Amino acid sequence: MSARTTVTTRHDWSLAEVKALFQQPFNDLLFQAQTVHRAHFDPNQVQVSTLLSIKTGACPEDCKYCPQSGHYNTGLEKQKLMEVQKVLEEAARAKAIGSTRFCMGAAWKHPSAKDMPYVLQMVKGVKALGLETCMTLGKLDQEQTAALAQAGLDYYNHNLDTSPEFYTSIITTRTYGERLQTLAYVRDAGMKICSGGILGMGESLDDRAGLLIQLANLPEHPESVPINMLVKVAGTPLADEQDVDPFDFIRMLAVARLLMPKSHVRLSAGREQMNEQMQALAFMAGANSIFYGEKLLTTGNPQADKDMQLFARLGIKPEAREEHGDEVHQAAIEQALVEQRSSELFYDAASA
Ligand code: SAM
Ligand code: DTB
Ligand code: SF4
Repeated sequence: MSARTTVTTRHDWSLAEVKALFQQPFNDLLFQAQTVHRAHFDPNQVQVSTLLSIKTGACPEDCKYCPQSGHYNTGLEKQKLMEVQKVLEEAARAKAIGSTRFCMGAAWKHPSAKDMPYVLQMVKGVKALGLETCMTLGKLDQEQTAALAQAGLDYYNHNLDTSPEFYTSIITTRTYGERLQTLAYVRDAGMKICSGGILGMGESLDDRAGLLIQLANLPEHPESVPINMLVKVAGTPLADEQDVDPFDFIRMLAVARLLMPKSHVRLSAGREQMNEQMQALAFMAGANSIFYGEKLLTTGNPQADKDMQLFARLGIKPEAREEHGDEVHQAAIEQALVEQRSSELFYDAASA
């Protein structure tokens, strides 16, 4: 199959086709993915988002990978919903280090009626700072989805995590169908979808292909597709899972790029465990967005200045927001890096 034949956006992928993409020689797959990537994106630009956990731990769900589930003892310090002002301060910090999107995550099964007004204020406040907004709050009903859209939420993150077949071995407290329903509400309300999954949970090749098929065969592709490498946290049932072969992880990114040519594919959790060569291969395979800043939700992420140094060595530029010019954004990042060396601009995870 030539790379060009995959450039059209399709929604009818079969398991056999997708497995065949995975099973090609590595170089053939990477060449196709890079070719498709170049047809749709500037290959030297990567979008950067910063995460903040606005409500941490004691989650009623039993996701076996998650340090925030109340079902497992991971020693995590729980935190109630953060004050709006504190969230806005963190968002300003993210903007100052050059992030363009601020993603707020809560360890909830779903938002409650009493929490919604605060969450909506957060969306409005972060947007007013000139950042794109993203939230991940669990399952939504139609009314909550409409309220978030009305407040100006740009993206909603809700991962399918894995194939429908493997899903029930990982989560029993929420169904795959409920996840698809939440995604449908988000789409109907006019927001952009961020949805992907995790590698390293003991899944098979069929499960990896199955996840990508679920995402690609949605009526519209998610605008953002996070591919996470499991961060193994002591106390979770998956703490001792085997490492994913780094080349298999790169294959996943490449196949995601082929199936969803116009989506941003996010090299998500697990970057702290990846060396720079592997991250460079990930960008080569078509990953074009990352989480940026020293913390994911509860676990570590590379230091922001280290990421900027890696970008500089690879000739990669952070992607500007649509309404901002590249030069303005680049100047803001360079200024932030200068200030960071002489001030406390960066989030200090150790003292937080
Ligand atoms: N509670 C909400 C939910 O699950 O929809 C939002 C937050 S939840 C932490 C967001 C996503 O983070 C999960 O769907 C999962 O894909 C990812 N995630 C959680 N723990 C992880 C881990 N240890 N390693 C990699 N990804 C993880
Ligand atoms: C996603 O796919 N990955 C992010 C974001 N969406 C919310 C979360 C990763 C969490 C990693 C474990 C932690 O830091 O708690
Ligand atoms: Fe809760 Fe989300 Fe973690 Fe699942 S992934 S336990 S829903 S915080």
